[in-house]
Amino acid sequence: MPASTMDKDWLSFHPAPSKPRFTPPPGAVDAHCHVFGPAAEFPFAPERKYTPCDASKDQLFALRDLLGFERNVIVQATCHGNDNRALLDALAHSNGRARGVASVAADVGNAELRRLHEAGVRGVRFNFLRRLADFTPREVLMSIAERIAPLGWHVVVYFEAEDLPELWDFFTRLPTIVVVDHMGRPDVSRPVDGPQFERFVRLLREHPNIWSKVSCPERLSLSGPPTYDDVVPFARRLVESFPDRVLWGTDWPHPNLKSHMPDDGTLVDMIPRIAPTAQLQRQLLVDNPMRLYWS
Ligand code: 0GY
Repeated sequence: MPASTMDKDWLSFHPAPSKPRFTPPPGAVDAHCHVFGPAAEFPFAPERKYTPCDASKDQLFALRDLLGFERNVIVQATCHGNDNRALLDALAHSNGRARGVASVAADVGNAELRRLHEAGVRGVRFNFLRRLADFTPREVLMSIAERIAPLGWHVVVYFEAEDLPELWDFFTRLPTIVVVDHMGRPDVSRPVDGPQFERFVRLLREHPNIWSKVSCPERLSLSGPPTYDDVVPFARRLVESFPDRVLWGTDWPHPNLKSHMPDDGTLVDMIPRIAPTAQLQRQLLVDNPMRLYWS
C-alpha cells in the first residue's frame, strides 16, 4: 500500500468545526488527539491496519486555539506503529504546550527512553483492539511497563468492554498509573448501571491507580450527532464518581469513523453535560491532565 494513499472509505476530519458555545477554563488540555504524517515526511508504518488522511501538527494546533484549549496530549496511533517521529516533531513545535504518549518495542534502549522523556513523552500506549493491532504477549507488555515505570510514566490502554474480564488481571498488575481510553468502550445501549459498565466502574473503584478518558462519544453513540445523548450518562457517572482521575479529549482527527465525522465544536459543547459544575470542569480539563503530564 503506498504510504500516502488513504483508505477509500476514510472520512477526513471536519473541514470547518464550529466555535464552541462552552468556554473551557483557562489552561484546558485536550488529552487525547493524534497527528498523522504528513506521509511524505513521516511515512505510515508498513504493518498498519488502515491508512488515514494527513492530519498535521499545524492543523491540530489551529483546532486547539479555535476550541479554546491551551494544551494537547498527542497519542501515538497504530498507523505509525512504533515510529514516533511525527509525534516528536509535533511536540518539538508546540512551545511546550504538548506532551506525548508513545509506542515502543520491548527492546527500546534506555537512551531512547530518556530522549523521549526529554521530548515530552510521559506514557506508552497498549492497544488491544484486534482490528487495530496484532497480538503482543502480556509478558512483553509487562516488561515495557516495568521499563517505563521508573521514569514516572503511565500506561494508556485501549480495549473493548467485552474483553475487560480477560484483561483485568493484567491491568491490575501494571506497576504504573493506567489510563483507559474512551471509558473502556461500553455498549451504551445497555444500562449505565448494568453489569457491563458496573464492571468498569468497579475496576476504577478498586484500583486507585486506574484513570479513564471520558472521550469519544462519536465512536460509542448509537443515538448520534450532534448531541450524542446516549453517551452522556456513562461519561457523567465517571466524572462524578472519580473527579480526580478523569481526562477529556477530542480524539481529533477521529481515525476510522465510517458513519459521520463530528464537528469538534459540538464535542466541546458536551462538556458541561458530563461535568456539570465549574469545579468538575476544572478537574477534568486542567487539574488532572496537568498533574499527569506537566508536573
Ligand atoms: C482512537 C481510536 C482508534 C484508533 C486508534 O491507534 C489507533 O489507530 O486508537 C479507533 O480506531 O477506534 O482513539 O484514535
